[in-house]
Amino acid sequence: MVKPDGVRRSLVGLIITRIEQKGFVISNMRMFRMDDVFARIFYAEHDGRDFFPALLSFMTSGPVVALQVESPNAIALVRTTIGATRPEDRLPGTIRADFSTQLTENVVHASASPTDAERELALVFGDFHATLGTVHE
Ligand code: FUP
Repeated sequence: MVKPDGVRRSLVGLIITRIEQKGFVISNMRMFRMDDVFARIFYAEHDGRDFFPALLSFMTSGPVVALQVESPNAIALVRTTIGATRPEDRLPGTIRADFSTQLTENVVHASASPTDAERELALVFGDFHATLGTVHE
């Protein structure tokens, strides 16, 4: 998923190109804006953490572009491609390392496990309310 900062910075094309160049097959794609309810459900595992309000505020700040990508071992490979959560752990050449110095505004999201992927794909590509909104406030 390209997060709101990635959309605002016009990085969608670059990120999709990297995904395609690597050889992942994109099998579904959707641009939408999370509302507060959606973001709370999407990131429910972090509910109660001190950074949760800032995370919600960021994730609802503009549209995201969600991709369903397929490959053998896709979850581990996409995680490797996007880079680590902590800025100081990101390896050069990963998307987060190359496009962000920030912990929260880190340009991309990827599912962390098959269970997460199933849940997130159902949320993103299901009938859950999703509107586009504006890219720049
Ligand atoms: P990741 O799976 O790499 O996106 O990382 P997490 O699920 O641990 O965190 C979800 C999002 O919360 C990350 F994209 C960054 C953000 N975050 C913070 O803003 N502060 C923190 O202390 C930890 C994570």
